[in-house]
Amino acid sequence: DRIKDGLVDESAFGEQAAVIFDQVKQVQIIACGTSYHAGMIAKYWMEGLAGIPCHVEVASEYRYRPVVISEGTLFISISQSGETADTLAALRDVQDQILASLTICNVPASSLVRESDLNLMTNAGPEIGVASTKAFTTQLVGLLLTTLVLGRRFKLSQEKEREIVALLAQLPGLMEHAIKMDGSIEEMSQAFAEKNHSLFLGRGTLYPVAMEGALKLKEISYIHAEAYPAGELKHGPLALVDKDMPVVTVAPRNEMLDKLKANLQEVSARGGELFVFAGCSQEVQPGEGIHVLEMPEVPEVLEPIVYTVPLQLLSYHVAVLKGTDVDQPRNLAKSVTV
Ligand code: F1P
Repeated sequence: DRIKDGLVDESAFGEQAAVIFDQVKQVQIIACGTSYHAGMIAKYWMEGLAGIPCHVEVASEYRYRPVVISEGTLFISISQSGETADTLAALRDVQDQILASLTICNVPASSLVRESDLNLMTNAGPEIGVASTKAFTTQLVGLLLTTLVLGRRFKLSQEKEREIVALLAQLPGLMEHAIKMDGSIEEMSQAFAEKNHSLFLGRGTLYPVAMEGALKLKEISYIHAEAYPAGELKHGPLALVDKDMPVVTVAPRNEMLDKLKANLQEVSARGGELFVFAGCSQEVQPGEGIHVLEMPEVPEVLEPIVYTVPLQLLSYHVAVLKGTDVDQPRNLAKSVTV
């Protein structure tokens, strides 16, 4: 229902959407936890696809530092619950300095939705567990639609918008395909359950996906997990890699993997186990310590959405093996309201 004549229907954002969007000069995204990772991905889309200047920051920092807000700023808050205290405080603090606010949220009757000028509901349905999962992938779809409607006012052509909207129709099938990888991911999870540390790597929009994969593993299986942009591996974290530090790489396309190859060899030479999620047309040779998990071919713009699923499944299976409570992790609350 967000699509009309092959383009995004901007009235889905609220009555004032068109008037507000016409005045946007840049975007400031604010969120916490998983929602922040969605915001990081949106920055790649906003700037990369549409040429919209975009800043993104965790609300828990933004609200506590002096900020400079430029004219024409659309303030986007992302939140599963719509009640996260830091995100709400950040919005309230800047209300009178911004052009307008837009909230991307799963709960229509929430404080953030009530206090925002515009809203886009994710319609993900209730989330049972504390750790956000379907909220994240639906936030990404919402952020992609937001990029398209704003992008029209920047450098995104109508033709490109139509092309991306058409690609979105492939998403349900691709997500189902990714879910079907469950068996091989369950097998893979055994390499993590006995370990205390792990590393996640990705480039571009797949870097925040790696961060989200690491966060999920921390949240529900209590394994220390760090995410790095793939190119940073050689600038420090490579020193950590040994047989006790499994490494997960999300690298859908060849050009990403080509650059990583020397580092991959380094990882396996140290006895480290490497798990590569790669598109099925990729030439990655499984070898000593290198496991390849074949993903469906995914259009580049949809990669962060589809590649999130196997990482969520991985943390689920590791948690099950470790016997931790997948839905109610220790010390965490579904909604952080203080
Ligand atoms: C933000 C968040 C979630 C996390 C946990 C605690 O919540 O960090 O991402 O999974 O539930 O809160 P929200 O603002 O997206 O509701």
